[in-house]
Amino acid sequence: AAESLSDAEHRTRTGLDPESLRRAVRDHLFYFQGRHPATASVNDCYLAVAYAVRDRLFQHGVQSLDLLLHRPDARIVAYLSAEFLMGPQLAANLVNLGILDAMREAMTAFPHDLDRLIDHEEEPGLGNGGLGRLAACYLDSLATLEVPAIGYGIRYEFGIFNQQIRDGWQVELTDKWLHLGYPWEIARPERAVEVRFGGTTEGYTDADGRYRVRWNAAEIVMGVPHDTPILGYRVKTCNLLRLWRAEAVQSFDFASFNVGEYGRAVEQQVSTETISKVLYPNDASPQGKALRLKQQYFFVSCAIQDMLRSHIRFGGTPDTFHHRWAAQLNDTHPAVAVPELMRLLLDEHGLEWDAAWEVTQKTFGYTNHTLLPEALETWSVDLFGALLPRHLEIVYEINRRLVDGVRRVYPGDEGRVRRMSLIDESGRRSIRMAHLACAGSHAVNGVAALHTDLLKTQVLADWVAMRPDRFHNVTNGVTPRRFMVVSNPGLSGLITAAIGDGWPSRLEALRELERFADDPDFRARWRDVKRENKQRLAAAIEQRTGIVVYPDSLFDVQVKRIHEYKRQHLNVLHLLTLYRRLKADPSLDIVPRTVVFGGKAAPGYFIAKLMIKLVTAVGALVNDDPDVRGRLKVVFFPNFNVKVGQIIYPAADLSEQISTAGQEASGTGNMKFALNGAITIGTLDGANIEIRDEVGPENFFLFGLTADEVRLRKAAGYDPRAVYESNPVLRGVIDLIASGALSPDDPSRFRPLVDGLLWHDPFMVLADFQAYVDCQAQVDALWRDGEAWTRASILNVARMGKFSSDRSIRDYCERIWHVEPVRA
Ligand code: F58
Repeated sequence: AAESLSDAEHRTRTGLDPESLRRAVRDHLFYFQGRHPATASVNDCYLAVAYAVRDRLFQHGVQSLDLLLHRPDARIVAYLSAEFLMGPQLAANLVNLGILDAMREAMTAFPHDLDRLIDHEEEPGLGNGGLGRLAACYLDSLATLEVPAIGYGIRYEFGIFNQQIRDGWQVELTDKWLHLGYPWEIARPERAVEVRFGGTTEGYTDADGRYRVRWNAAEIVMGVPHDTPILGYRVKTCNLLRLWRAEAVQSFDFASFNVGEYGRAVEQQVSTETISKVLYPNDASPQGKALRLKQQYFFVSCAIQDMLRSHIRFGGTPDTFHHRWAAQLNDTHPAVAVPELMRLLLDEHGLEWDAAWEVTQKTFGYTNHTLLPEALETWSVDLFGALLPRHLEIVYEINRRLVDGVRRVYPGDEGRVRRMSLIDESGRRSIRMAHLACAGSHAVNGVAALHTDLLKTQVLADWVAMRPDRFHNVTNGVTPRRFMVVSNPGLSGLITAAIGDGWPSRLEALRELERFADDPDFRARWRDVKRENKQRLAAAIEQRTGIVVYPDSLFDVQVKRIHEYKRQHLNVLHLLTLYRRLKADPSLDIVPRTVVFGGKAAPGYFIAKLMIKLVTAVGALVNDDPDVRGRLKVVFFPNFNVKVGQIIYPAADLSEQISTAGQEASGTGNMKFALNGAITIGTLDGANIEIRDEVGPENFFLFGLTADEVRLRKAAGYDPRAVYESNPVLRGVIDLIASGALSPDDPSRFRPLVDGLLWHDPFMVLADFQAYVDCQAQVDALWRDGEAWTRASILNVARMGKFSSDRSIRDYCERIWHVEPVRA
């Protein structure tokens, strides 16, 4: 009875044909939800379908794990990330399993059809933006490439806030993603681990007469893993996302409870469990709060302990840890993994420093995602030492050896010692987490060619000088399964009809579309698909904002976090330029445009929130103006997230990628748009540069200063005021905003934005204004030639193969992790 299921039993339990699926859904509905089909709610049906799909994922998953048991030599990737922005799971899993149509058919026997259920699903918003979504794309590609991998992170009870727009302003609402039940995960309380905080350390001599250190912690927290299966596309490999939830070791302090102080008894539990309560909603500057450091150490310690435990269970020894595990640090948020692995190897497993350090460096790789100085994490030494006294000692020892090394190579160069030190001694002493990550890793990479160059020549130049061979570029990518197959079935069907169905897992095959770029019939079908997608978006816009937009207009879209460096305000200045032209001459023949914005602002980022209000104010001014006659529509689509993105990317004609050159490390939205046939208007920033190289300069609208020009212009003393004075068009729009016409109830509302631009303009909005407006005129010209536009759109898709996350993951596997697929 204890034997595992036979193949035949597996087939009846997890068959993939419509009849087996229908039976499985009916069973789950009845035995899990206690419902008959006739009375089942949408959520009942959704959960039943999700469980039926999960069974089929675990069937693969169990096989993958069994396989690893028998292959103790296989190296496993551990992707350590404070964020995983997974998006809705149902449709993506059905696509990867290859049973979307079979399930659609199965569901005809139930009161709610499959598309209704897909629409009903809420996503776990366990990330802020690009960095968290990249981690999710990489998990999809790792499984698809059959590379054994685990994503380790935090199971936040509350993810990124939900955004509402009230009276044009952003309002934040709590994200209760668990409230209707989350069917994709399975809790594994029996695999919980203990994580300690605070207290003191003491030295002692062990039985062999060796000096050792003991950490007498003040607080113990349990980490309980929750596993979500990650199935690859049309393969048998099923990996894991393992997220940790913080739980009190002992729920009640019985001493307090017994004397009737119930409140005091649960206090400790409440405080412990806040560790995994909520995701910090900042997308650029990390918050230096104790709770955030606790979150970081919490999940990292859980992960490293879990990895060590499994390594040893499968017969490994501490000194061969790196043979089994390749761990990637997704930015510096998990960088405390470096001293944590050292601590475990030294204090718990008795390794000597040099041996432990070799294992550590060979285990870790570090990916940097930003050059913004305010985003480079530091932790005050006092805070770090109070929470992690043993780790601070280890950091000091790493630093002592590092500094010795620098002095050996560069005798007398104390400036260099100060710059490279793990400890920033200027002002209040703090630990530079990027330096700790570099020190503890055998490989460091940027996320696009330009970004890596800037890292190497600026932020990490001293490190490159010491260890040039450790630096790499791995340009980001996105998964074509979610961002094409799942979200754009129309385009995917058209592509498959033309070139066959191999492209989702071999994206370079899209090249074969080039021969259809001049085929009038194919172009017409291409336009039909785009039009359908635009109709779908238009309906969603009307439903969520009440604004009516026209699918025949040019859909000009900017969706991403709201940030000054991403320059949503540059887009607004262009909008107002168009508006003023129409007001001056209402009979002007202009290209009708629908300009869509979407994205969340960090709750404490005043200017970003003001930018949202500005967009909605421009919409209020423009959308119903009789002189405009519907030729310009401005929409702020609320609550941009993965699910909303899946409606928006397929419907875009023009993709706005207009960050100040040198600021956007890579961008990944730029890739999602181009893969769905949008043409990019953009600066030479991040991966835009590589996208333009691939699709061809004639199929990309380029404008603006280069990163070098930005630097030189700033060095020469940039004066935005002079730009304003010398450009009457720019003056017109700035004056319009400053006049209060957009905010009659509070005429000075946008003053901070205007003053910021006129007196500081750190992101060179005014410097790039005219080039942007001129470039938009070229966009109009191409749009007026519908055939030429379609051709450029087809060629964009045909030449985007490089930007599959499968290519990125292959790069990591070959150049950084040295891991190989394990075929199921
Ligand atoms: C983003 N970073 C980059 N950080 O801005 C973007 O260019 C890049 O394409 C993407 O990473 C993937 O490499 C990003 O999203 C965050 O959200 C952090 C969250 C935690 C606080 C610090 C920023």
